[in-house]
Amino acid sequence: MAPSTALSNAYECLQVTENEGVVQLKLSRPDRLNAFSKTMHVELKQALKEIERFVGLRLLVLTGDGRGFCAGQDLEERRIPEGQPKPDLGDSLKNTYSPLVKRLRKLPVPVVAAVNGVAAGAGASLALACDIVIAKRTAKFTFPFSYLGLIPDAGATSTLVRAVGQARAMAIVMLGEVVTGEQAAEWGLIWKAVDEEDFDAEIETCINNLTNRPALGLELAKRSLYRAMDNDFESQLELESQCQKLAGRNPLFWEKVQQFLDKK
Ligand code: T3D
Repeated sequence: MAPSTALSNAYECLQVTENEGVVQLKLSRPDRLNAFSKTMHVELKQALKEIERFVGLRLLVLTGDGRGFCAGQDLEERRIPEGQPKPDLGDSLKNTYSPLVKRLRKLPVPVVAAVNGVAAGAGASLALACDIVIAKRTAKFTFPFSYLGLIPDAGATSTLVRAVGQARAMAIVMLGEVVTGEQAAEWGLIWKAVDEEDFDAEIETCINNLTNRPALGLELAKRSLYRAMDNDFESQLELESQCQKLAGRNPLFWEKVQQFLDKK
């Protein structure tokens, strides 16, 4: 698709804003704690396609409208009238949740989740699929899948185990206990949990820091760190050398070195 210089904000369930390459994508169904509806999935796909093509994209921030981040699948849409066929949940993942989190992983810029409130089910999975997660200390991460007889989705079986290890991941999933923002940060499930009054400033600082770093370095670091989960050590060394070759061709690296040498 051709590069674009404009982003649409004509959505029913999303609010998209942009400032100097920093795009904020706000899930917006506050009366349902921003649960994923069919429409929201369609709109997310459209918005992310546009964001991928957006010229000068530096950063994507995902957050929620109102008091919640995202309550996962809209269960009202799983109220199926008697006699009607039930949806295939495998297809639901293949067609909506999996492509969504893949898009975030592939985006060549940092994706920050600003978890402003409860993140439940696929909403929690969505947050964990982002590169950096900052939450309010009081935000809740809940994985209610076991109550429903489901398994975690949108990548959470992978992100949970890798972040907190097998023992905690098993208990979080099987017991379905709520994990507060504070606990999540202590366990390394997320980057940081901050007091409510410091939340906006913390997100702003994170945005400023990231936009002040050379974009190519961040892109290559993101790619390398995700590959590290699957690569053996030798392959990872090879990847590092390939990526550093590209990073070293960036004039910004040489400028930064000169600035250091000049003690600026
Ligand atoms: O189906 C597939 O495609 C498979 C994929 C599944 C992925 C999943 O995400 S499965 C998990 C689905 N999500 C949940 O099970 C979470 C359900 N919600 C809750 O447990 C609670 O609402 C929360 C813990 C998230 C928040 O609790 P609380 O007390 O802060 O708020 P509340 O009063 O429960 O919710 C506020 C409103 O949002 C309420 O509506 P009302 O009464 O004001 O009209 C509630 O019904 C609505 N809401 C919350 N979550 C959902 C929802 N409506 C539809 N779907 C929801 N997931």
